[in-house]
Amino acid sequence: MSKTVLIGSQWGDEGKGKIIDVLTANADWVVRYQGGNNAGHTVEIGDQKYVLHLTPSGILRESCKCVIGNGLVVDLVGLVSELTALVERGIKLDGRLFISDRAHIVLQYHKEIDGAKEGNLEEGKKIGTTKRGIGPAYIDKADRTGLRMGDILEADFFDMVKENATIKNAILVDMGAQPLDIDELLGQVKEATDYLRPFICDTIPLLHEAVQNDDEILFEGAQGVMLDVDFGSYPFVTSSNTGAGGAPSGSGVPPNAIDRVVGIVKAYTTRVGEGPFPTELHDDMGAHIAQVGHEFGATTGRPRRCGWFDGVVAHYAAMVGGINEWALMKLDVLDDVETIKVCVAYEVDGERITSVPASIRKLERCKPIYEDFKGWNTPTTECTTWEELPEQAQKYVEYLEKLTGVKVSILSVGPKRSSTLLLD
Ligand code: 2SA
Ligand code: MG
Repeated sequence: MSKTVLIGSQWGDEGKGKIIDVLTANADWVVRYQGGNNAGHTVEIGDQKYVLHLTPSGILRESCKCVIGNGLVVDLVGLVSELTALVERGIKLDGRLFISDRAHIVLQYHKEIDGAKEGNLEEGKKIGTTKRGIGPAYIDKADRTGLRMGDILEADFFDMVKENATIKNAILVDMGAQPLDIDELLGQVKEATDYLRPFICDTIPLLHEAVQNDDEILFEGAQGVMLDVDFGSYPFVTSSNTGAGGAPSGSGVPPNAIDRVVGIVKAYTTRVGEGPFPTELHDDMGAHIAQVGHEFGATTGRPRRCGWFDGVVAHYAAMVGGINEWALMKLDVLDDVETIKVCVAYEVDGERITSVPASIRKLERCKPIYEDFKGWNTPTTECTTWEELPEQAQKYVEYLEKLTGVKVSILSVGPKRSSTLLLD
C-alpha cells in the first residue's frame, strides 16, 4: 500500500480537492500536514459540493480516517463550524477524526494581527494574505509562545489564553487596531474546546501503527510549492512548508515511509494575492482563461490572476518535491485557444535561466521565453480515454511531460468524476 503525498505545484488552487477525491477511493488515512484554513479544497460528490478548509478531504469517504497533523495551525472556531456543518450533512466524525495535540492554535487575535499588519503595509509590500491568522500563528510557533491543541486538555488552558490575549491586545493597540474583548474571546474558545476535546490525541503512534500495518496513507498538501516558505516566491508566500518536505515534519511519519509524490498542475497557471508571476496575462486571453476556468478563490472568493503554463515553475516544483507523477488539471479550459504558449525558460539580466531564482527582485525581472503551441479547437470535456483526446491535445500533454521530465498519470478535462482520466 502506498504512502502518497499530494502537493500543489504552482501557486495553489490547482484542483487538489478533485484529485484527493480520486486518490482517497482506496485510502485508509488522509492526513493534512501544514497550513490552516487558508486552504479551501472543493470536493464534488454527485450533486453535493463540499468546501473543506481544515478537515482532511477523506472525511467524505466513510472508510477513511483523518488526521489533522502537528504541522497545522488550527482555527478553533473555524474548525468547529466546519465540523458542525459536516455533521449536519450526515458525516460521522467519531473514531474517524484525530487532531494532533502538537498542532498549533489560531485564535481571533492572530486574525486581527494578520489584518492589521496587511492594512499597515504600503502598496507593493502587501502579501495579500487570506487574513486567517496563519502567519501570526506560525510566528508564535517559531517564537515558542504558541498554544497547542494539547494545551486544551490542561486545567490552566484558559489562563494561558488570557495571558496570551493580554499580550496580543497590547500589540494590536500598538498597530493602531482595536483590542479584543477578552471575556468574549474566552467564551468563544470555551464553546469550541468543549466540541473539539474528544478529537485531540497523540497522532504520532496512530500513524506509526498505520505505517507498520502498511495502510494506504494520503498526505493532503494545501497551497502550492511556489507558496512554500522556503522554496516559494518569498516573501510572497504562506508561512508553512507546502511541498512534499512538509509531510514528514508536519505529520511525524518519517520521510523514508513515503514512496510516491503526486504533483498537481493546471494546464495553465494562476495566482491569488500579490507577488511576481512571470507568465501572467494582462490581456483578453487572461480574462478568457479566468472566465472559462471559473478562477475565483474557494476561501476568499477573490478573482485569480491567470497566465500560461510555466515550465520553469513546474520543473522546479518537481525538483524540490521529488514529484513522480503529475495530475494535470483543466486541460479543457484551453479547448478553444488558437495558439497556446508555454514558458520554457526565463530571460533575466541578459541571461537565460531554467530554475526559479531566490531573489524576489530577480524573479520580478524575469521575462518568460515562450514556445508556441497549436491549439486543438475541439471540446475535450466528454473524453474519457487518452485515445479520445484530439491529437493536438495529446501532443500538448506529451510536450509538458518532456519539458518537466515527469509523466502525467492523471488528466482532468472537466469537473465531473468521469472527466478524470487515469493514464498509465
Ligand atoms: P496566508 O493567508 O498567510 O497563507 O497568505 C499568504 C499568501 O499565500 C496565498 N494563499 C493562497 N493562494 C492560493 N490558494 C490558497 N488556498 C487555496 C484556496 C487552497 C489550496 O482555494 O483557497 O490550494 O490549498 C492560498 N492560501 C494562501 C495568499 O493569497 C497569499 O499570497
Ligand atoms: Mg483552492
